[in-house]
Amino acid sequence: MSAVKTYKNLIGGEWVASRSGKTFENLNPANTDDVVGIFQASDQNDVNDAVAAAQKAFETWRLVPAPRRAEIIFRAGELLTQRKEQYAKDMTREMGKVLKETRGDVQEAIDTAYFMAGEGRRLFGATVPSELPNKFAMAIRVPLGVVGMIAPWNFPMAIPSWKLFPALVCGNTCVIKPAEDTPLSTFNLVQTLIDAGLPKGVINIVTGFGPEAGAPIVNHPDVRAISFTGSSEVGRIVGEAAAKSFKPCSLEMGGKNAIIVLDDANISLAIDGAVWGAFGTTGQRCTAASRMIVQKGAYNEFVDKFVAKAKSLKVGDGLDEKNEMGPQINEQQINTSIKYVDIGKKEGAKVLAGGNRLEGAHKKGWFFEPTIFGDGNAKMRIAQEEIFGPVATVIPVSSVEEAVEIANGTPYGLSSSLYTRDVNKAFRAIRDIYAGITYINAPTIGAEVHLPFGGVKATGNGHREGGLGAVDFYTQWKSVYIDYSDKLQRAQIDTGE
Ligand code: UN1
Repeated sequence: MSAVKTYKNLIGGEWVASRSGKTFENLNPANTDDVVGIFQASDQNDVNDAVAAAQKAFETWRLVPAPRRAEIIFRAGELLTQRKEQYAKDMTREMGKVLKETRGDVQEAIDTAYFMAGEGRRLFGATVPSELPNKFAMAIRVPLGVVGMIAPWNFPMAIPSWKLFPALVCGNTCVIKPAEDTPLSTFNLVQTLIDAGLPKGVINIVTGFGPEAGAPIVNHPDVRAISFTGSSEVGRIVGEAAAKSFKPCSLEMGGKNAIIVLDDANISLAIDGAVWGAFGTTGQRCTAASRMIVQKGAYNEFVDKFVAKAKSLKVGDGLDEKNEMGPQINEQQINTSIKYVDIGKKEGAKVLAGGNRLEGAHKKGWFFEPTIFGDGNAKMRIAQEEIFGPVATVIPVSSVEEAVEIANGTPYGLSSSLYTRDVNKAFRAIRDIYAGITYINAPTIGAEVHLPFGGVKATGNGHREGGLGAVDFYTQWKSVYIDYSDKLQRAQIDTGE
């Protein structure tokens, strides 16, 4: 095995060690003997350096015409396409999800690059008539300045791309802290941007842990906005800290997403969706389907087939193409799955599939069986709290109305799904489900990058990533009035009456 590589922070275009000299290891979750890389354990001093570099770079980057900035993002999209396979392999090695999915993760960054590159020639504002003669009025989008970004480990390239690409096209400079479990994919993404021609200091990477490296970004007075993706628990801390300095703060957090299956649904289609929704990414998506709300007439058939499919899933190292589900990300996540299986049993739900950590050939990694609870009810903790692992609960219901009420009855509101052949029921559910995303006859995962992504209640604080939601977050409005009358015209007073 070759020597383990050490990765440094990127500050002002230079690769530098943390000032404290501290580092941490990035482990392969499928085999913890495999150290993917050594990364810098940064703190306040490193963050100060990174913010200063970003602020300096902002002076010139903001003046680069948006179409030129966008060309760099476009070239990054082209380079990512060429490097997709290698970056997918790196990602599977550090994050665990199977190659098909990490290719999808890189693809999501490519899609975001092309979409946002187009925005460089739009970034539409508004021109409107003035109420006064010989006066011109418009609202234009201007960048914010230095933006701080804190990214999660489950989509280690896609989610940083959702944050970086729109922020850059809009003219901001960035300080990003990738998740400590998956920093390599952010390095790959940023290396691509450098190779595409991004000037020094426009992006800065500071690796490390939340309290030491994340909090100083959020609290820094020169950081103008924060974009965070992670748990609702940490999001609350980030949001409260950002509020103290009135920073705009986009929080993208947890989910307890439901798939509703009605009696008239195509059941085999619903099963395929349920398996993909619950066990894709080992259940570690904020959009994962962790509740199956199934109408009684379809319940037995659904449960039998869902359980059979879950039991047949091949679990193992994601680098081996025959495997269908990879490991969990770390010890803490697998312990959470173990804990919730125990809670579910005590609450009276029945384990119909899985329920255990995999040992034997799997023991060097954090592998957990695809797990299904049957006879769940909406009030159980396993049906209320986000587990972020391959654990799903099936809940029987009598009607679509009851199903929608249960789907809405958690603290979260990210994604939702309904399987039916009845168009009337589909449209009513779209109207009545309180969530940021609703799928009909498709599972809760699979958002496309040009539509707004985000949710309500404990899932988010009103902002959206993806689509034009991102442009809204990474720009601010400036209203501009140009008076060419050559005299004082008082708005609301010189009305000509
Ligand atoms: C996440 O789970 O944090 O729709 C993001 C999806 C993916 C993005 C998921 N495109 O599941």
